[in-house]
Amino acid sequence: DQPAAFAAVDLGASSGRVIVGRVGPGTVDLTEVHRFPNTPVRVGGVLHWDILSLYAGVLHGLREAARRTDGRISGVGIDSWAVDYGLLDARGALLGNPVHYRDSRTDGIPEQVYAAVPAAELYAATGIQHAPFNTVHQLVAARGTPQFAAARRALLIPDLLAYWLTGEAGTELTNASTTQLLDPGTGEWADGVAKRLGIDTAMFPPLRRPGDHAGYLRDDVLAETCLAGPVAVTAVGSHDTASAVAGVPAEGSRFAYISSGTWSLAGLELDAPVRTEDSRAANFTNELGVDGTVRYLRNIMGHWLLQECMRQWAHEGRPQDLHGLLAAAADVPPLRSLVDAGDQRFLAPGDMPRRIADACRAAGDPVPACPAEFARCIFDSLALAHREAVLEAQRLSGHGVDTVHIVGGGAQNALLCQATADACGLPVVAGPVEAAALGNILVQARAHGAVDGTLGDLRSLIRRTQQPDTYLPRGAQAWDAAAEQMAARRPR
Ligand code: LFR
Repeated sequence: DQPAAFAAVDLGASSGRVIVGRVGPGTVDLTEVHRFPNTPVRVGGVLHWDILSLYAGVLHGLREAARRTDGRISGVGIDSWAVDYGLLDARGALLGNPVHYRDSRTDGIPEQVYAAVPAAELYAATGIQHAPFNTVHQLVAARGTPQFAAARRALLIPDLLAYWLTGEAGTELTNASTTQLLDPGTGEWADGVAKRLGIDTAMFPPLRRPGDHAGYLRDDVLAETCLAGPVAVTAVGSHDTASAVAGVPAEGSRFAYISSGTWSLAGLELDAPVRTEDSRAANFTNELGVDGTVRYLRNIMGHWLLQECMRQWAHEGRPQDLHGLLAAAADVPPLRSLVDAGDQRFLAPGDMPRRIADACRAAGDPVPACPAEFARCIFDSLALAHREAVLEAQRLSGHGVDTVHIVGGGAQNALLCQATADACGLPVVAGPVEAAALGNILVQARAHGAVDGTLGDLRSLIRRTQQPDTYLPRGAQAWDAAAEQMAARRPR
């Protein structure tokens, strides 16, 4: 018996990939068949996703998947970043390019939203952290535009791509939870608050859960990709972080995870949301995960801080080589300059070295003087933010941990993994890098009957087939002092 093959489409903020997973009893084997850049485009002053180029990348990847499997894949699942959406008219045509969550159109909008629904009430209803990019703020910013008036439907990014591939529309639950319009306790729309904001949640097609059937590839898609039909599309944890957390190779429940990529998403997997005022003040979010879990986590700026520095240096005519920079950063003395990696001042694109330098200067820390010093400052700051998120999440939820898992691209960053182990005072298990694709593929494989079991069983399959690295903690005292200093700097 040949193992069944599934394609995972995993779109990140800086690149997209199509990965083929062959899954049989006791085996999972991944092959990346196509990787393509995700380059946002500023048009008329608004930052957009280049959605057709992403869709072309998906088709190209499926064609590659067909070539490697004799046209025989059993299924496709799609995950991407959260919160963003496309609007469709009454005939299903896309009305304009989806706007990027880092665009400034939501500046000042949260204030308007909280005037209609106080922040505490919105948190009690949806469990979602304050972030200017949440779908709720984007929809309020879009309300009143001719485009919005013509819209009959909103599709979150993975749902939009699935609609183009299958002709069928749905709203996948884990990603729907990031809109800040859904009640994570009931898994239903929070219509009470939505109505008060002038948002009709019926613009989102019916909800579907990870594992639900989401249609078959259209005939023209089969023809274009050389795949032999029927090929089912399965709803997976379509929020990339939901798939990444499903792909954490944890044993038992006493673990924290950090999904480390453009963002660091750091937190715990819980059975139920935590919606206390303390939790809101600490800006923890309750997103839904695979199999009814809650992803209780904090958004930390992540490698975005470095990516945006690299972009700036290249723009100034001094491009840096990433490997060289990581090696040089390891030689810079630790913990000299720290910034608050949760600070939303770092959210928008723009001159990142300047913003980091300003923050260091304001705090009285030495201003990094070369790229290696910036990189060191960034990794130390991320490790400190990881520590705070891991500690605070335990305090606020009462759920203790004894291991921290780092998954995603950041699992390859040894300096960051070791600093995180030191800062947390806990062992860090790093990998797999492609956790999101693994989570995506295993949820599909289970829906097709190629594997069975609970989320814990899927994770044990990952443990048996992938080889993570372990970093043991060393001397935490320096980090205790750094954490105290950082806490003293924050406004109360
Ligand atoms: C990571 C991620 C985060 C989400 C951010 C914006 O790729 O999906 O979980 O907060 O992107 O959508």
